Amino acid sequence: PKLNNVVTSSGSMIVVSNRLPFVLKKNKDGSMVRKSSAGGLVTAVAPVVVNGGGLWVGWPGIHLEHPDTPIPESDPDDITPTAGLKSEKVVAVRIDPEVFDSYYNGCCNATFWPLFHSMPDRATFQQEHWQNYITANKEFAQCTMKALRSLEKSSQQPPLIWVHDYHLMLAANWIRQAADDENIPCKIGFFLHIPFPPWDIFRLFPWSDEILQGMLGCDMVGFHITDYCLNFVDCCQRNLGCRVDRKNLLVEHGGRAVRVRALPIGIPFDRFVELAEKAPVVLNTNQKIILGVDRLDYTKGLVNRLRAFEKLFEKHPEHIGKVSLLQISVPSRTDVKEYQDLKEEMDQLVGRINGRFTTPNWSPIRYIYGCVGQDELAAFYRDSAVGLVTPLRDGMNLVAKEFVACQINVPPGVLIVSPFAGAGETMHEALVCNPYELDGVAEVIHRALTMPEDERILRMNYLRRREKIYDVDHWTKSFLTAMGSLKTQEGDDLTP
Ligand code: ADQ
Repeated sequence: PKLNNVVTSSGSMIVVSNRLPFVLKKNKDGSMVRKSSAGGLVTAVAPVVVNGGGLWVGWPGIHLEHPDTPIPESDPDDITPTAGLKSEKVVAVRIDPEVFDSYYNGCCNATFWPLFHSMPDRATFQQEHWQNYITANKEFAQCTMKALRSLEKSSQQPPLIWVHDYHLMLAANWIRQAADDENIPCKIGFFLHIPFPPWDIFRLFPWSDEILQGMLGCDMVGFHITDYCLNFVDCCQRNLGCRVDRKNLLVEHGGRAVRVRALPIGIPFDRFVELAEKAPVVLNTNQKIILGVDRLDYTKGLVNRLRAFEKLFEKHPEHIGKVSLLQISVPSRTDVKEYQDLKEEMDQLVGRINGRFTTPNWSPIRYIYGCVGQDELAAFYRDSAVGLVTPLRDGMNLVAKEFVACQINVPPGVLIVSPFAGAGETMHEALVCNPYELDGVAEVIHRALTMPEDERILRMNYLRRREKIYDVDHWTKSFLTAMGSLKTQEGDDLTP
């Protein structure tokens, strides 16, 4: 890469996330191997960690029996940026399996996930899960201190600790206290990948004050969009009585001013374009494809999407036989009952709708329950007429962005997005539909299917231009800038 494309932090970066950027798998002989993740976030952040001599703290995907179990180096064939992360730069968090289950499946995924997506009726509130969340966060904080102590003291800028997501909302405060006690300078930033809910929802959590105090241990707290920032500032004021500055997004706490910033995440745009350019054609192009790609999660609005699609044929039968919905759903959190129930509901609904409309040569829904490879995914994104992104609530939604990146055919397709996703806030030229109103969704799909070519071109050009500029590297840079830790280089332009 060109020098001005390399994102560099001025101090070493320690990333703290629930999962490490790879998982450990045990071979039959008991030895372990690393399998790197290739997601956009990991790909963007890993080089910053590696180049600056930083570390990554996280859970390795399996329960390690001994504290000094050696972490294997990456496979020699591994060419992902994570491969550059040497095992000595990894702190694998060990948590008792029962505590981990209660922290992760209980507090994170059965409480915070639904609550923060403004679905309190789906949330369970159990003191035991909360206690285990505290235990797990303390363990992450201790491992982060271990990482911090291992960095060589230098006269450079202080190390930068970047804590990720709703799994670790308490860790920052303990890290700050321990670092203060040991006189180790550091800066701490946090990024929440899911929405931050309004105060009236947030306060349903019985221990909500502690969450805010945990997050306020940071120097800067980042969210995808301004609405989430304002919700957070509001909660700090109303729950804790903090003095706040809504205009400049500041919260006063413990004699410090904590900065709150909207940092909308992007995707590795150029990588998706390249994938789309290379991927072979896999779809039968006689029919128009409407594409849905999601983790199988109730926040993604999949049931409503299928019902709205059924309405399309009722209202506009001219599409029967000509249009199919390709829905790809990755299995997710299969240990949690809500997710098992959703799987069953989807299976039944797909069966019912297909039973109702299928003809000998055509069926309305093609449903893949599984993960597809990046090449195939890029081909689906490229060759679909409509990208249908209709979550009931979503922090950002990367699928909407990946879809537009891959729309390299002329004329292009149309993106439909829910206003309740962060992406709906920023992708202004997409068609917007309210996923709760099924007739409206059906009409918007009809409008997308019948949109004139010149309008499609115009909308897609604007959408693609924005995502190309505000890609995931831009996001990493804006985080570093917000922390005052971006090492600027000649030719670097942060204001595109
Ligand atoms: P998620 O809820 O996981 O992320 P999203 O942003 O859409 O949602 O990211 C999903 C990723 O998984 C995409 O990169 C997509 O390509 C991939 N994916 C989905 N289905 C797939 C399939 N069947 N096969 C292969 N890959 C598949 C959380 C928040 C979001 C926020 C992100 C990033 O919930 O709101 O945008 O973090 O901050």
